[in-house]
Amino acid sequence: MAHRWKNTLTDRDVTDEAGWLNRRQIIAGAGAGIGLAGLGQPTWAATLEPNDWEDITSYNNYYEFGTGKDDPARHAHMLTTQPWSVQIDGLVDRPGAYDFEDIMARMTVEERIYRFRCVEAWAMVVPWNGFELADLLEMAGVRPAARYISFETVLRPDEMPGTRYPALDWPYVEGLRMDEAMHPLTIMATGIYGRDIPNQNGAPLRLVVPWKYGFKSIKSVVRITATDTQPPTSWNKANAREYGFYSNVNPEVDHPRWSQASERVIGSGLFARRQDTLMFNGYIDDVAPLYAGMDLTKFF
Ligand SMILES: Nc1nc2c(c(=O)[nH]1)N[C@H]1C(S)=C(S)[C@@H](COP(=O)(O)O)O[C@H]1N2
Ligand SMILES: [Mo]
Repeated sequence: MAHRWKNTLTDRDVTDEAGWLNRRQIIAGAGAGIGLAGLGQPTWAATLEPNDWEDITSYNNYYEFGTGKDDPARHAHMLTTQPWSVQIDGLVDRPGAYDFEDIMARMTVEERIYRFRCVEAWAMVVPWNGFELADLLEMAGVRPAARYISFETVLRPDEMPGTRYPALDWPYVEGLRMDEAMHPLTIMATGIYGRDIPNQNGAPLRLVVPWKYGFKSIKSVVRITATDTQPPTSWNKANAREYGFYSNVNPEVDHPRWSQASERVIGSGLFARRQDTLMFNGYIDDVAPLYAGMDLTKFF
């Protein structure tokens, strides 16, 4: 199938893997501005002992495994990701349960590397493997009447201890407008740093939308629905004042409780420096046309 996205970022731009794994500790420990280096010249390799690479604990947001930052890394191994299928339904010509292995057989995932900037208080460049969501939607034959795509995460209380508490309204749900869903930058990621996505990062497949804040990137997707109405999203349901449907990275629209005008750069030294947040996370040329004429302070 078509591979429309051409990487503009190179391997040299990619955040060092240890920096990526340790990102939330770096944020927590950041403060003093020492050890600065340019992006693309990570100093992590020099500052970490080889053994530390194995000891690294990943800090994640995956509330189904608990709201503590290390809960997902501690509990996500309980999630069974094989076999896996994705129910694709709603306004599509070929609804049904799509087996993950069958999907993978049709997409040349190994060849598809997407080096994306990603941001949520920290800024990184992460190499994903995956395929464009548009390819999956084409497989199912999305009908012209469909205007939105909604997504749902697996809900298995036996394997997901966090779902025994109402931290969010389960299952986790997300949504995109159709033109966002069909955009070549919108991918379903199945790998990261050249290997399968770890469970705590949303195995076996999760959405990645690099011009939006992290919570749009719904993990461990089991259902994709084409619909004609704007679907509910978990964080908007939880707090509509703070989290809108669009959630585009936008330095001009602050979160009610904090500024979103700058972010910390991971991989640029032991204590991350700050840089200005880029409109649409730097993908302005790619996605600004999608929002032409929209008041982004209203549609945040
Ligand atoms: N199902 C599900 N998906 C989710 C979340 C979650 O709690 N549950 N957290 C979101 C949030 S808030 C962020 S910042 C990203 C974090 O992804 P990462 O752990 O791979 O960095 O996942 C998003 N996807
Ligand atoms: Mo988040």
